[in-house]
Amino acid sequence: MATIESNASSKSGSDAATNGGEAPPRKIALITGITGQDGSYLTEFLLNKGYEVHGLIRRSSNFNTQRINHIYIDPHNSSKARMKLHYADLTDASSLRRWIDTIQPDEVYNLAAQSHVAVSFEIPDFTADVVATGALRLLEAVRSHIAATGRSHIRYYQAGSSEMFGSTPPPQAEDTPFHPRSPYAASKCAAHWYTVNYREAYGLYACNGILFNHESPRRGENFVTRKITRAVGRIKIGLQSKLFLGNLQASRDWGFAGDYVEAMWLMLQQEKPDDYVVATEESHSVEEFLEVAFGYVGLNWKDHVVIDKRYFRPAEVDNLKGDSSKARKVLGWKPKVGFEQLVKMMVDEDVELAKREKVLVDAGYMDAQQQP
Ligand code: NDP
Ligand code: GDR
Repeated sequence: MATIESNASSKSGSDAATNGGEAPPRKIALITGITGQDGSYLTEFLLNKGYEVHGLIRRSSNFNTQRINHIYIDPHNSSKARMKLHYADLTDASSLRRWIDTIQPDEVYNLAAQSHVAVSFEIPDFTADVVATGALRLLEAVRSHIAATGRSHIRYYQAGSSEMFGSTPPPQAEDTPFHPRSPYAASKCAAHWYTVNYREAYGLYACNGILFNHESPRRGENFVTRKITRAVGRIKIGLQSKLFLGNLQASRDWGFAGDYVEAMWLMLQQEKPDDYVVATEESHSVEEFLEVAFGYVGLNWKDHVVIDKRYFRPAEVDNLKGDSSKARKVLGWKPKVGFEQLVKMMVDEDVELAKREKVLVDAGYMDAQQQP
């Protein structure tokens, strides 16, 4: 279980001793949303590149570090711990500015968000506060830190979304007009334009990554892909029989999260800041996802899926399919994992998870309906 530093600690990244004098100082990254799906993959990616990684995490009544526990090293082991966690919140400007001043990062990745589109209709004010104003607070913290210290080399990444295109028909590229269809998407548009504005007004090296849906075995369980693969695992092992879903006709351009974090990093390594669409350029409906996921373990989704109106949204995004030719040309990025491989990877992991749950259920430690 990760423990978290709650007090300001001194800057430790550019430690000449750990770099043998000759080597360039270790780069320092600051990640908001480090406990999320993308935050965990980006942290692994940056640690492998030799970075020191600082993550801002919010206080919750339960530990929320499950996705990064496997890479956590106790900070008391200071020669080995290159990932450090600090309490902050995108709704708390003072915490953002304090940690930027303390950590003195070279790169800032703003991944934190209330990222569930359907939930944003239920909690619109909070969504806007975190997703839109939160990004503005962080940009302002970076700008004022640069003004106070002269550290103008800092680079900023904003996690933008294909949801910003909303009802504009595919293929969607950087110059495609936005037409957001939810409080979440409208808030991401605001964050996008704040980022462009800070680039133009203050010369900040700030990039918007306009990322299409990306999934993984670490995806939150109430997003449709993971909801399906969790159900497939549990149905296959006999822990569940039905899966309640909403609109099966919506199409998404689904890629693998592990591939997409590389594009985030590449954006911050260019000579000039810019905005990029990141996508597989293939679109599949929820129904096609069901076909592949259930079919892979020899089940027919029609025997298990029940349509429940509660999962329909007040306004839907029907069809997303990205044109990522700019990212492919300028960044040299392309996805490595295809649609079927992604679905099967997720199903494989969730069948294994269901097997572990079954052991607990059979031993009387867990109810079959309960999830750990
Ligand atoms: P997740 O929902 O998995 O993670 C969101 C992260 O934000 C979590 O670490 C969460 O913390 C944190 N967070 C939420 N509210 C706050 C707050 N008030 N202050 C500080 N941290 C907060 O999202 P993903 O990893 O999937 O996505 C990363 C980013 O990319 C998000 O901004 C998302 O909107 C965007 N995006 C995602 C896409 C995708 O397909 N995954 C596509 C396009 C954009 P906690 O763990 O405590 O909840
Ligand atoms: P999305 O992802 O809204 O694209 O946002 P989600 O998986 O929630 O929905 C995809 C599509 O599936 C339909 N759907 C259902 N969705 C959910 N969650 N639950 C259901 O039961 C269900 N049934 C059908 C939805 O209506 C929708 O059309 C994700 C998030 O990661 C955002 O943060 C990110 O910006 C975008 O991807 C790109």
